[in-house]
Amino acid sequence: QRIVVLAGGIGGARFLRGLKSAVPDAEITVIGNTGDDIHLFGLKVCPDLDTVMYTLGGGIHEEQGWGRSDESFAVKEELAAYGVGPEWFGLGDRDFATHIVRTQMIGAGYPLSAVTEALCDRWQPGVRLLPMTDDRVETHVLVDDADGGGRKAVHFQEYWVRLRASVPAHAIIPVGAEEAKPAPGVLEALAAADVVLFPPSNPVVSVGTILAVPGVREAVAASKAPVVGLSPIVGDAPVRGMADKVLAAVGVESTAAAVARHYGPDLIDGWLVDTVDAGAVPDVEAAGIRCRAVPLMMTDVDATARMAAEALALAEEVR
Ligand code: GDP
Ligand code: FO1
Ligand code: CA
Repeated sequence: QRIVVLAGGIGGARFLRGLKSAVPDAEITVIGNTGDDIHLFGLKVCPDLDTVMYTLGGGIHEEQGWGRSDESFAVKEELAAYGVGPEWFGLGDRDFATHIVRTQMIGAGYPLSAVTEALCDRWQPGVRLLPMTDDRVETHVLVDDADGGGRKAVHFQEYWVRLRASVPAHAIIPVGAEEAKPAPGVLEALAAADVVLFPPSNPVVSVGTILAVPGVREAVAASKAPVVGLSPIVGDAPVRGMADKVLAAVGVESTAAAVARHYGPDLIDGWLVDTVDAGAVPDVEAAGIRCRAVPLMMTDVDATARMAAEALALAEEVR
């Protein structure tokens, strides 16, 4: 069975760990979000691709959900000693090696997709990990400008890591998306898929950014495969992170039903909500999307595997 998953970082990666456990023989292709990418210290950092690669490859810092296990920060401390910022982004020594190899390969002319394949040769994530595009896309967030009284755009990482999403987001701008092309293999994977899954990833800055690459949304909608999503919103709030803030920026309320409607029946055929949101099922069904309420907390791999199995069962129901 060929499964294609549009994934961001922590939520997507944890879901994939459960999906692999639920269907160990499936051929899983991950289309990874690269809108979180940031250039720091002359290096290209790909947070969501790395989180998927480290999580499935066994190198992730489990509690954080990002960065490497057994990490140290000598390089970060030395950079700070030189007064070279930013200091708010926690890059560890082991993680630096990934960004050095990536930047070196890109400098030698390899596209991001080839670089990602090379990095995955070491980590063996057990899925095919494709960046959504080989072109540069970086999500920015429009916030109030404290000084001038106007507004300014900050990089998504600054909005989330430095500001902790503590100020309102007025708009989400995936800079470069309009000019980006789907990476090699992306459209082909969507055309050949038996099932397409939207994991409980951030619907705006993760799945939304992947869908913003011209051709991707159309390929998902045109796919013969059933498309099933799992709500990242449980009990009217994100389970973690800032999805409510970025949903507000695009005028979507932070509920499981609103996110389903936001994706729309042209894009998704099925939608899983948590049991606490069972009341939302009729709303989602009214929007033309088959909906089921099942336990949706990824407390461990087995719980996540059950969620993945429910998503695959719903896909068969709507096929
Ligand atoms: P990020 O790039 O690190 O933010 O990761 P993703 O975009 O892939 O996923 C982030 C989303 O995962 C957040 O909006 C969370 O609400 C959601 N999430 C995290 N853990 C869980 C969980 O256990 N269950 C559900 N339903 N959603 C979760
Ligand atoms: N998230 C944080 O909250 N604080 C950090 O210092 C931080 C550093 C970091 C370094 C490398 C990397 O791949 C991810 C990192 N993240 C950090 C997570 C990053 O902000 C992701 O984009 C989030 O998971 C949200 O998408
Ligand atoms: Ca992310």
